[in-house]
Amino acid sequence: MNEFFPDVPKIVYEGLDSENPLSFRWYDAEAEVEGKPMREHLRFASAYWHTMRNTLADPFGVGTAVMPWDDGTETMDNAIRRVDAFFEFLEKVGIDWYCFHDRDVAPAGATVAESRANLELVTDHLAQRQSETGKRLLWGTACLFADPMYVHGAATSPSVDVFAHAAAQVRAAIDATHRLGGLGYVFWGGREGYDTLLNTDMSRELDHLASFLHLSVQYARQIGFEGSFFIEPKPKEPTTHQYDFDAATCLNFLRQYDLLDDFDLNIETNHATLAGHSMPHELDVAASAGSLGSIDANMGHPQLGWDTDHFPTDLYLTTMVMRCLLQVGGLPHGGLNFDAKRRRGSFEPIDLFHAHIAGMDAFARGLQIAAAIRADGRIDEMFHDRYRSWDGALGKRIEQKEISLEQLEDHAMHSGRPELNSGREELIRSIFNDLLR
Ligand code: XUL
Ligand code: CO
Repeated sequence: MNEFFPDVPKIVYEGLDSENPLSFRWYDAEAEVEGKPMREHLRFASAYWHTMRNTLADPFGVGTAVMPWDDGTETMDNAIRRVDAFFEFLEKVGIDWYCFHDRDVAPAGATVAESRANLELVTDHLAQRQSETGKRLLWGTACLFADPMYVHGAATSPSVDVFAHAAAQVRAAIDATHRLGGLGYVFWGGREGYDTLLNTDMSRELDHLASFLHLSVQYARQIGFEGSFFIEPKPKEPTTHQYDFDAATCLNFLRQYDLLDDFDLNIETNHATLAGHSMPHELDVAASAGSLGSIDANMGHPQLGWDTDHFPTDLYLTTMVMRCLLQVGGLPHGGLNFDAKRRRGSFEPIDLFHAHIAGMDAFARGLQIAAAIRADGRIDEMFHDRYRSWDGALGKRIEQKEISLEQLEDHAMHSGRPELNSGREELIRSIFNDLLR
């Protein structure tokens, strides 16, 4: 396929000495790190909504993206052509996976049935392209936030008919995801939240959201979908109070409604920072609960308080993410989905390649640095040393819940004032920096 990006060759690894901007300097797909190829550690995915559908419009101006393959219409012809352009892009940039919303790939119809038929037709085409290229679907989802019908929410709408329409949309999107062999299915609750409690019954809306998720899982299992379900936490934008605020909030919701067995979390960097957390914090919260499912790889901007979806190029960030993934042994049903968009000024088609190359190289480098930190061992040793006192008899008894409060008092009375060690944070950061090369 060489139709839509005629000037772009297949991007390959050329190493740091290369001056070719259309090459990888760090991402060497087959190179092994800790005994596994980079391709598998990183499992990159491209987000259809950004790569194919984002015109780079912002609240102050129209789209700037040059997309010669797209005639701007909501026709099926255009939808099919976009798929072809997308698969040529995936082939050339060397990304094995992708993610999409139903409405990214197929236009909504005038009726529920027409929307379903449109999606089914495009799904056929996606399936064909997948089998020709070996590309795979990481996850699918339904866009339950763009249609004005969802102005007050989808699963949490005060209108029961809107709830039913959202259910119809999710059913069709699950069918498409299943047909395409998707590893997962995501729920990002774009409009599931509220702006004022003066008109919102939060507890009733949360019950409805839980019912919606139960119904969706029930249906998916019934048709034989064995993939994972993910909730994607996000604190604000579009609503003031999003029900999926952060990882801890989502876990509490899943636990309360007995959904924890069926759902993991899809953690996104820019959502973590909007919640006032860091990406490593959110990853750790999810991982500690055994619920880290997948990652939306992007980053925000420290001076901007909204969801800017920058491509992830910060090496501290990518190193910390990859350190977490190495610690948990990878994501069996997840990957690194570039939920990221080019800046409005990067409007040429070639910028799609530069942007993904930048993200892929940054993650490949993060992987190498994370592996170097682990091989070096000093940071991990200090980490474990910090808890050494817990490895003794007393610590074991507490951790195994074989002690009473009175026994602890007795210990405290006889052990004198505890001696503490330094946390050595600055030394640790300095070692980290030394290994960042
Ligand atoms: C929105 C966002 C979504 C989800 C999928 O901020 O991240 O694109 O990833 O609906
Ligand atoms: Co996302």
